[in-house]
Amino acid sequence: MKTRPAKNRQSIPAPLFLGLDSSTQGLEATVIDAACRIVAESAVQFDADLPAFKTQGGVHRHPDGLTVTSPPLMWVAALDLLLARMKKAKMPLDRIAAISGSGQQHGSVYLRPGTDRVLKNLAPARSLAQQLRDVFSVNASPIWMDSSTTRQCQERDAALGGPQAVAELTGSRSYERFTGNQIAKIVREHPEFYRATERIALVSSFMASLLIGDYAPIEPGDGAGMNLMDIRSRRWSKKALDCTAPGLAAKLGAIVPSHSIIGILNPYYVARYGFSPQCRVTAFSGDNPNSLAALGLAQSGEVAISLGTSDTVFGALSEPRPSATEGHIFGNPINPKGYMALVCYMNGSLTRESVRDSFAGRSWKRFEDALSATRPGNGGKIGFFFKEPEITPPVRKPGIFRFGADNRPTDAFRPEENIRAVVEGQFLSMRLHGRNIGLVPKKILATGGASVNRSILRVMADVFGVPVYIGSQANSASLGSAYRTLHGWHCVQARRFLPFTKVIKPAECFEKTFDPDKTNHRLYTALLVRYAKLERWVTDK
Ligand code: ADP
Ligand code: XUL
Repeated sequence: MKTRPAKNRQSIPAPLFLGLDSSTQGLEATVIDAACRIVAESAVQFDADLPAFKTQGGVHRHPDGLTVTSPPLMWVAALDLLLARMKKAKMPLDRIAAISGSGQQHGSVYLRPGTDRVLKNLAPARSLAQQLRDVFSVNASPIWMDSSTTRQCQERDAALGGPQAVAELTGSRSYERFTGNQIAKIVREHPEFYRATERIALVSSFMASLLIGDYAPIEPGDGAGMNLMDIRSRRWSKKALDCTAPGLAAKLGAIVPSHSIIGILNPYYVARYGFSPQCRVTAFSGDNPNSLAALGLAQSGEVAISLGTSDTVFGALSEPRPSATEGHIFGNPINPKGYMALVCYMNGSLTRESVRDSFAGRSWKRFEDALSATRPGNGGKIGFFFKEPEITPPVRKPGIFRFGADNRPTDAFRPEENIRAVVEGQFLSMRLHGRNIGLVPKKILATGGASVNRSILRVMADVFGVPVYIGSQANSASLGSAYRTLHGWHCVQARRFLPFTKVIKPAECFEKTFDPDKTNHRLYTALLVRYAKLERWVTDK
């Protein structure tokens, strides 16, 4: 647990803004001031801090190997624990003017009739968990790691005209973890649970409900992760609802713009923790949309590449370009008319590490030297390093595939050629698949653990042909939530919508690190044609 109190409290101007992040493994809080400076942080880890729920990594994996759930009461208990810690650390909770938050995407919470009354009448003397233990009609909430709904995906695809039609309608083809398919599975396997449900919430809107003491609406950033929302109108799609479950519209509630103030903080938190009775709550969104908000990506062409455990490419889009083969389109949480696209890779840092370990003596320094010792384009050699099954493009069976300049398979790359091949291959893939879903960067913000490696960023700039920026700011969903609630607060003060980037000026700035080399970029553009053909060959195998 890390809880650090605000520093130099006298010098920090009121008011403050709180962003929460209910993620897979824990609940995190970031408090900022009106100048976007972080003044306090706190966190709860589910496994260590709430052992009674017996989770591993915050989840329960079921014996079928496909079903993954979390106990929703754990998320409730975590909120009390986090706020109690913040109060004990003497954080100035009374100065918090507005709260927003983030939830792991796709996960769902099933609430019995009358839960809204229980939420409205919370008694400050008793814990949330004591008062809410009986409100769940499903005690094991399906989460994003669940892949048990293949049958429902196929059935819903068939009803809606196939994967591309589902992607066109909802922003993504049917994915097992997406909420609509999870709801359809509950209806099929436990119709009595579904009948006993008055409201279905996402993790994000559920956490918001706890704060406002009422059912909270869903917004288009997280709502797009359900395969139920029309991505263009940002309303529930009647045909997507109809082929999922009877009477679903009434159980889902409304979809509101992401910057909407959805309520005033419930008196429970005023009495128990000392919050202000005027504290407002802004709609909660998903963790990926909130990470986009943390980086302020509001306009088309603003793209972030996160080189973390897995690699993700995400960015703002003005027009959705949904694809049945790669990526997702979500509503952009900081631009009510805009969209965001996200492409996710399983083979990210761990795959680069494994190539480093095999060919650069486990040293990043030698990895960098190898990149310097080889020429951009690798003499025409191209490699595919699927150490793990891949999400983009879908590859079930791990394997390594190497090709010479003549497109013939080969096993014989020199050690340094393997290193160049893994890095170039990853960025060529991001350029190819990002473009397929409309992500064509004008500049790239590089984040995540591997963004410290300048030789990797050099290749990134040349492959995409745009400048690459780096910054020390974490790619954090709780910070993005705090920015969003500060934005919502400004809109209320101004009594109109203000562009996010006009009022949110992140304290940490990104610095330009590389401009692309035009000759190298032309070379990569030519290589991409061969890369795409070889990728088709590898994935058809
Ligand atoms: P997470 O997605 O779990 O938050 P991080 O963003 O912290 O992960 O990234 C962790 C990864 O960063 C490690 O797996 C490691 O491979 C990578 N990394 C750390 N230092 C370097 C470096 N100098 N060069 C390339 N990759 C690095
Ligand atoms: C996104 C996804 C994950 C979860 C993790 O589609 O499934 O990134 O949001 O929290």
